[in-house]
Amino acid sequence: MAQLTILRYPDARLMKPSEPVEVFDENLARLVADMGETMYKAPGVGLAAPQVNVRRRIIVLDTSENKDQLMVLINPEIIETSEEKKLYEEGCLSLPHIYEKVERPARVKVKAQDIHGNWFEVEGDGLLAVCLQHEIDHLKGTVFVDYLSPMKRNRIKTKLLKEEREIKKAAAAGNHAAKKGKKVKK
Ligand code: GNR
Ligand code: NI
Repeated sequence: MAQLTILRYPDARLMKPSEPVEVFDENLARLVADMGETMYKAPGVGLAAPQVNVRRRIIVLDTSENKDQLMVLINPEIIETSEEKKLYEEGCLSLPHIYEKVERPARVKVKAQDIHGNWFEVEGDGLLAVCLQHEIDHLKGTVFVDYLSPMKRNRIKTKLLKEEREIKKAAAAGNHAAKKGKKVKK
C-alpha cells in the first residue's frame, strides 16, 4: 500500500476531464487500495482519481460514522437527482482549509461499476449525496469553488497560491540545509 500525493487547486491537472475505466485488473485494485489509504490518512470522506493525478473515472468514499465502510465507484454516473436542493458547507482535500457553502440536489441516485466491473446503484442524501456529487464533479474537472462567485474563487486561488509558494520555499530551505548537513529548525 502507498499513500499518494494530492494535487492542490489551482493545479491545471485538476481541471481536466477523466476517461472511463476499461480494464478491471490488479493495477486498478492496487490504485483503489492506495486511494482508500490516502483518503483515510488525509483524513477525508472522499477522493477522486484526478486528485492523485490519475485521469480515470474512479472515486472512493466513506461517510460512515466509524470510517469502516469504504465505497468504491468506477465509472459513476448520476442517474437521478431530487428537485429539492440543500446547502452544505463543503471542503476539499485539494483546497486545504477552505470551506464554503454550496447548493446541490438533496438526494441523488448513482450507477457505477465495482472493482470487478459489475454495475450497481447507490442512492443517498445528506453527506453521502453531497460527497457523491462532489467526487463525480472532480471526474469532470469541476471543483466546488467553481460554484462560487468569480470574486470569491479568485480570493481562494490567490490564498492557495501564496500558501503553495511558502510550502515550496520551506521545502527548499530544508533541502539546502539537509545537503549541507545542517539541522533544520522545526
Ligand atoms: O473530505 C472531504 N470532505 C467534504 C466535506 C464536505 C463536502 C465534501 C467533502 S469531500 C472532501 C474530500 C475531497 O476533497 N473529495 O474530493
Ligand atoms: Ni474534493
